[in-house]
Amino acid sequence: MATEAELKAAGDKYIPKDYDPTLYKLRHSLAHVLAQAVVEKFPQAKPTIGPPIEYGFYYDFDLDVNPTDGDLEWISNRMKQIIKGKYPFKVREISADEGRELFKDNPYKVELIDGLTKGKDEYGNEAATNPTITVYQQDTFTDLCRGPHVETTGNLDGKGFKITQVTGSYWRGDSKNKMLKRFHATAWANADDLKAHLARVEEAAKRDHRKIGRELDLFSNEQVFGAGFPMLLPKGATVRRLLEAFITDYERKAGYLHVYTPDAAKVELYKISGHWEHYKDSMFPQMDMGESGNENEDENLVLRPMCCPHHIQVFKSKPRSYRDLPIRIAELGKMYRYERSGVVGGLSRVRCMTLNDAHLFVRPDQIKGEIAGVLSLMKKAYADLGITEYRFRLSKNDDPATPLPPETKSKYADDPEMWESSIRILREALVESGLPFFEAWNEAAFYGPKVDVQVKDTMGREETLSTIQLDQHLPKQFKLEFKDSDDTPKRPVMIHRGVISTMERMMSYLIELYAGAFPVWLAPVQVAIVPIADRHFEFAQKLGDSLLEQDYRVDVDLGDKRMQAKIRDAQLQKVPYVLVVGDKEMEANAVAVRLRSGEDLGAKPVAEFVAMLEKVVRSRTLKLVP
Ligand code: TSB
Ligand code: ZN
Repeated sequence: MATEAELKAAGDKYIPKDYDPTLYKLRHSLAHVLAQAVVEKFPQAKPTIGPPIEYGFYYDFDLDVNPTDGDLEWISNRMKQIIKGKYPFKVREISADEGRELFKDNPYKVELIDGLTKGKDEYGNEAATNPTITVYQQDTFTDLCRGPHVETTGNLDGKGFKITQVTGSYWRGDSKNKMLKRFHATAWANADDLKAHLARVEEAAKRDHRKIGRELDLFSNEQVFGAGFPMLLPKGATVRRLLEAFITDYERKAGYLHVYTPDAAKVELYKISGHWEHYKDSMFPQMDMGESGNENEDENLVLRPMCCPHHIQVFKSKPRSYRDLPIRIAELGKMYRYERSGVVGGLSRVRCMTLNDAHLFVRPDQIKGEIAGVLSLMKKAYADLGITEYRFRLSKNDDPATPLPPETKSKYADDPEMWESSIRILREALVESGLPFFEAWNEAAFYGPKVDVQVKDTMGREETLSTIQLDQHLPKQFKLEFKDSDDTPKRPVMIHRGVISTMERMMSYLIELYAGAFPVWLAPVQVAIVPIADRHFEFAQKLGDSLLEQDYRVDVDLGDKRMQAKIRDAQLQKVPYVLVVGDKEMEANAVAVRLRSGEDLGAKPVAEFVAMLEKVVRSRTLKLVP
């Protein structure tokens, strides 16, 4: 019999690192309670696996009926009773043969036990080939499980969970296998946490950039292109152009030199850089040169997954001296990554992306100053974009506390000294900048550690926007040199950085941050002009032309809808200003100004409105009235 501590250690090993261990246990235990209720409702149901996941858990059953809403309510009520019963979760160690006997009516569990004895856990991961297995029992229900669990069902909260839906899912995720019924539930420590979560889900659904992207005609994902290849429609393209102009302008003033380099190259280039060795699975097309039948190796071309090797060619295009450094090569670089189809969606994770990229070639004594420069550029950009909540992560390579299984190759360049010194320099730079930060293993680039700027989406999920990466590896791979003051050749250090991330990810973030109501300087349409009657069309059109001439983005609505409907349309499109023009306005060369919030500013002379608009746009304020 294993001790409590041993069981916990065994269980903890499998707990994904971002999960809250208390919630994990609670969700894991609730999954068993759900399974008990489901088999009581449907005695023919065969439980398979039911892991805790982010926000809750699911449980898959082999079950040939479609549960109705009434069934789900019954199951949910029954779960509450089981919780009230305060049944202890009793753990037992049994041999594999006992297990096969215990679960003889459930071929799925038997298959899992067979796998366990062959060194595979139920998710197909490596596990000890331990012939003894653990089962947990509460009340009448026993499940094959490695734990850990709460002590009794009384530790769960009957008001803290909700069965959200039942969907189909193949056994082991393989479409050759039988389709099972997956019961999804969200589960929390108490009713308040559940309520807060459901409110977040509702808010996130409203702000979902895919939904807003459709409603505001910003972008679309067409099946013919395939997953991860969205296209920007005219309005989305306008936002992107504005973002690009804004960031390149800041960069130009900060001494960056912008280039255009090809977004494909001979595979040889990525063999030198190490992308082919460390990043091949994310590159396409995936080639196998030997068997490709392609005799001319020069013709093996791949799409670039990163711009670094290309900017290195810019650095190498002529001899460099210590006085030339730092050299900051920037590009709105298009790159292609073979992201798994399951993780791409909308604009936040795509397979073809354009990064606000730059590579800084610096002398060792310039590293910290350049990092400080990037941080200050980032602060300026975030202030303009209205991004206020973020945290810094020092992203490191393999965790020394969890050695890689034998025969497994590290994702990272094999150069312990380089890692140690690069991590130290980045840590010092962060400390010196006075920024609070946290550290994480297994989040680095293959060539070096990073400072990642982490933001949360509406659902509280973290993703990286800006990144600053210290690289002493690629300079070595490409034998980069500059001539030092004493005429000897020295090796520069590279800093890779993205300030506003990829245009795609930044757009998805901003769409959700503003629920589509972009700050005026970024809005695809800034002003909608609504003439009251046909006789005001000409005035409206002239006003529109004049604003367009002054570089504003205008929509003149000459459609045949009624005025109120046109105003509503513009407000639904989140157009910051709606200008209504009728007899009075025509006479006085004025406009009646309505804001997208519905607020009515009343009539203003055209010149006064334009002056206000100019001020708002130039200052990039988030307000509509300065
Ligand atoms: C900064 N070579 C460096 C570059 O010089 C690089 O490519 N770094 S990266 O791999 O971390 O990517 C930079 C940023 O691109 C990430 O921080 C993230 O914000 C964004 N990004 C990465 N993958 C995707 C993707 N699939 N879709 C959208 N944006 C992405
Ligand atoms: Zn790079």
